[in-house]
Amino acid sequence: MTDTAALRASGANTSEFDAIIIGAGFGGMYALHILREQGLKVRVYDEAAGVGGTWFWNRYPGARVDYPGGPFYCYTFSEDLIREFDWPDTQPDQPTVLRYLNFVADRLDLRRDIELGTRITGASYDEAAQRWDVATSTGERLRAQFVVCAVGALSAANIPDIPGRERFQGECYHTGRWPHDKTVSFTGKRVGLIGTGSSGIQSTPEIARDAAHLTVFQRTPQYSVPCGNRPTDPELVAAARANWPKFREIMLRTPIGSPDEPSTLLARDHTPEQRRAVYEAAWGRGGIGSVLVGTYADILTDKQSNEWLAEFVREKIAEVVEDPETARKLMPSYMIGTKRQVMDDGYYQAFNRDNVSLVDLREDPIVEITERGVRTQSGEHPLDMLVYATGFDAITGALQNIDPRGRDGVPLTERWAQRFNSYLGLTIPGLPNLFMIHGPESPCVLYNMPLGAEQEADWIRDCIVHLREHGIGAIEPAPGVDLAWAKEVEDWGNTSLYPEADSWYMGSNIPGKHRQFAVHLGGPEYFRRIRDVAEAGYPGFVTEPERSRAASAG
Ligand code: NA7
Repeated sequence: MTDTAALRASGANTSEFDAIIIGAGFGGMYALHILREQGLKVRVYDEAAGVGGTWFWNRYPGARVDYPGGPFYCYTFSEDLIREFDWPDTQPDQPTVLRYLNFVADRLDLRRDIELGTRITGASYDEAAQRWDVATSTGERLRAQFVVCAVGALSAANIPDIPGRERFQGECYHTGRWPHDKTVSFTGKRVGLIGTGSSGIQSTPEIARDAAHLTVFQRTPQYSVPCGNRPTDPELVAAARANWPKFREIMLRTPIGSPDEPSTLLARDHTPEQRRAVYEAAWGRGGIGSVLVGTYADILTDKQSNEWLAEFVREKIAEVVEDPETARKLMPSYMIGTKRQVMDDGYYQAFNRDNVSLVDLREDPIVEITERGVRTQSGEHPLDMLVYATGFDAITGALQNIDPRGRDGVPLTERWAQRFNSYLGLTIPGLPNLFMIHGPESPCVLYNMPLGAEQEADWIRDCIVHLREHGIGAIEPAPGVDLAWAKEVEDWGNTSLYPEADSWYMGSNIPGKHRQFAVHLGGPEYFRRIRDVAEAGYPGFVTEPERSRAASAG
């Protein structure tokens, strides 16, 4: 029996809502605000003890916004919010982003409709009543016409199934589930860090500073660029506050929702000397935007352009890392930017410290985790603490963990067994009245996520208002539209080099996950596309008339 069926059978009291929102991060909080403005009865549920979603959990040392930064990685819909919060840095750290989200929760009076410490454990669609039955970890029974899944694209932590994993007797953490109830101290400890994505690379210098010894276990070397964090420019902030609609308009127009106009130069049109000057200037400024977006327009579309930049970064690594053998192990070879681009503040420099060592897992793989440390083929590395910086079952994992059952009781994991299908990246065939923010086949992780969440939530609100105004009780994608949408997403993807890489964009980091580039690369084109669908009266969807509002009392 499913959680929801068991609850129904138990006769537990039911709380009725128009909409239930899962997740109290950027997307869920905004969705609450705008759905409430429509007079809907809405409640947000989140497992965490505080608001913030991804920014609640990812409080590992060194966590920062990668791109774009303050004051442009925030809600953009309200000039008041823009004016009232000061971003100290261009790449805000996690405590600042979390402070901001708490400020917004108070400022918009969101907390009274947010239930924290409550995980959604299941959801099933009652076709007759046109309602979702939702179960929680606290045993509550909920019922709502609409479910908005704002569960986070980077929230289902991936802890790899390494033999002996549960035997380790020391302290053990995942960067994406960093504890809030205690301060983790590295002082005097032998720390092992598995994983060299953003989380591993950002935390390496921080851990190295205090630990007796840090051993970094690296499976794939990365190209990391200097993060270029600096105090926010007061003149820029003043200009943004004075002309916010103009700044917002630029953000809505650029490919990834940033205020920076992307480069239009092609690397081939420059001489090697010109290219070096462009790369050096970007490297000096720092930041992912500068290096990947601000240099040449064809880095993610032209292999030669990509290789020129990659070679430049490899030279930088060789310049910084003193030990040639360590430098060799740190040299990446994949196409730069096709895995999530990483930025750092002293990552490569950390390997010049006496208390930091690197294990290249391609040459010396992990055999097992023991009570006392990590055993690789060459021997045991004794550890007091093990940090998993091993990422997430990205984009799809969190929703699959809830595994909502739509029409005919079919669970989502079954529907997604072959591919992660959606329509518009916002809805899923067979799951009426269920919407996603940052779902698969939306721009999600390759777009300014707060700005993307706003536009997706606006679409969801407009759709719900449309349904209510037209006496429609249920909406879902028409048969086959998901295939046409998949083709559209694939066509966009094939204009880039992303599909050629092994990355979490492709699902390659999770054993058994199918390979699919589940990100829509259209940026502003995507948002125009979904708005067009709304304005045209929702072609591609099938609807049912509202049976009875009273049914929700059933
Ligand atoms: P990422 O980018 O997925 O990085 C995870 C790292 O962990 C990456 O280096 C992986 O190597 C490594 N990994 C994963 N599984 C294993 C196993 N089994 N053994 C060894 N190493 C492993 O996650 P992050 O948390 O760093 O970053 C995610 C996003 O969060 C980031 O974009 C920021 O926006 C914040 P691989 O490259 O797969 O070989």
